[in-house]
Amino acid sequence: MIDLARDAQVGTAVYEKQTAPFIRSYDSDPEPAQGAIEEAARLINESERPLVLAGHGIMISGAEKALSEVVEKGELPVGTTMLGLSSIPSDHPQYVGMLGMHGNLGPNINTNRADLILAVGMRFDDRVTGDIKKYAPNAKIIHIDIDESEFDKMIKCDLHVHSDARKALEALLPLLDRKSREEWRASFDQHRSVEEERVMARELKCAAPDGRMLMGGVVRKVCEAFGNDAVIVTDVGQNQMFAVKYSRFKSSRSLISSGGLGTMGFGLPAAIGAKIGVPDRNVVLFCGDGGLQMTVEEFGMIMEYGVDVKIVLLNNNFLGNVRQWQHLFFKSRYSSTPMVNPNFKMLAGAYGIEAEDVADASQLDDAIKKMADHNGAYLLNVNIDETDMIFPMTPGGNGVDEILLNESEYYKPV
Ligand SMILES: Cc1ncc(C[n+]2csc(CCOP(=O)(O)OP(=O)(O)O)c2C)c(N)n1
Ligand SMILES: [Mg+2]
Repeated sequence: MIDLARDAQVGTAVYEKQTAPFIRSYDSDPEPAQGAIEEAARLINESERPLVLAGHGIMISGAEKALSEVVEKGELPVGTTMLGLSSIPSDHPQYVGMLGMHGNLGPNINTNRADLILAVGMRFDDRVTGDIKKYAPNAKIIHIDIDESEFDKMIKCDLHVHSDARKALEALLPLLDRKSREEWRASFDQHRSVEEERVMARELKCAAPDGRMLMGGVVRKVCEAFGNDAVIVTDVGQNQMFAVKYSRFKSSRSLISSGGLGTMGFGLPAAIGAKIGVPDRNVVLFCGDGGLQMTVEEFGMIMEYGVDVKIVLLNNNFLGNVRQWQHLFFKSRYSSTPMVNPNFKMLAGAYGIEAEDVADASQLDDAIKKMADHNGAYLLNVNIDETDMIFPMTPGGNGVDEILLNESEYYKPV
């Protein structure tokens, strides 16, 4: 935020143009050093168990095509950070899932089994690395980034390539060998099957025994109703983790979410901005009952400008993410997390926004269809089981491969 003092806004002064002698920033367009690219190619070509970590820098630099070509040519499994999601299609054969605390089993387990890590346009955030002392002990690590200050900041790397992601990947492509690493790639499939069976199957059934719903299943159904090609916007909390884990992405730049310091209340204004930015795409916001109320006054913006955003309120009547931590790590002492919520349908109605309450799983499919067919803003208030928790989970302080499958069981990969 830039705050201009009032006297600076109304006073007058004589303007004299001056050029800033120095801006403390990074070189915005460095050329990748050829020696570093050749060394990176050599390390990748030699490796038996490589893993590419793709971050937001892929999309910022327009490196989506280069990334696909690199991972296809080298047969390199690629996982993404949360903000790197949608930089490669979810059904790309080399895509192995999301990294980090609530990421997928495959890329997290195999981070610590890899002999080479190629990190591109990402910054080894603590949500991605877990305990840095236990991070990737068997791997040579190559870090491609435009911001030199990220090098060796969290994780000591063996090779730095100072460049934007697109230039570096384009330079790397012709130097890569085609090499099939079937056993290594199959190991990701094994972890994926365990996750599908042990964690995702229940979520995707969507219904808790009492008819309330589970977030993962709701997210998947909503995404399908929009052909898995809507711009997905999230707020912060369990709704966010379920939204990013259960969405499927076809095209780039399809996820907007508050990473780093996740800020509740981000979702609604971000969704409005997204729709104004790409009016031809469907924009779907997944948010929680806590976060929605932090910026709910933006309903007024929707009303004033007639913005067509679909708001899916994953309403568990709790600050669910904090509840999950209180449940797992503080003996279920739910302090300040139960919510006394307003009537969201009436609240939306007051702003002229169509809305529907979905109380029971049996109503969900019809309600989603009605929302998808509706021309204009819509709020779907979905009755979520508050005991629903997001797994797998690497609790803080654990190594990235020390992962809970549910509240009491650690994953023991073969
Ligand atoms: C502005 C702000 N305050 C507090 C937090 C800490 N925090 C993270 S998730 C969460 C709970 C979110 O509850 P809700 O919006 O209902 O989403 P749910 O987790 O239930 O899906 C809180 C309090 C935060 N990230 N941002
Ligand atoms: Mg909630």
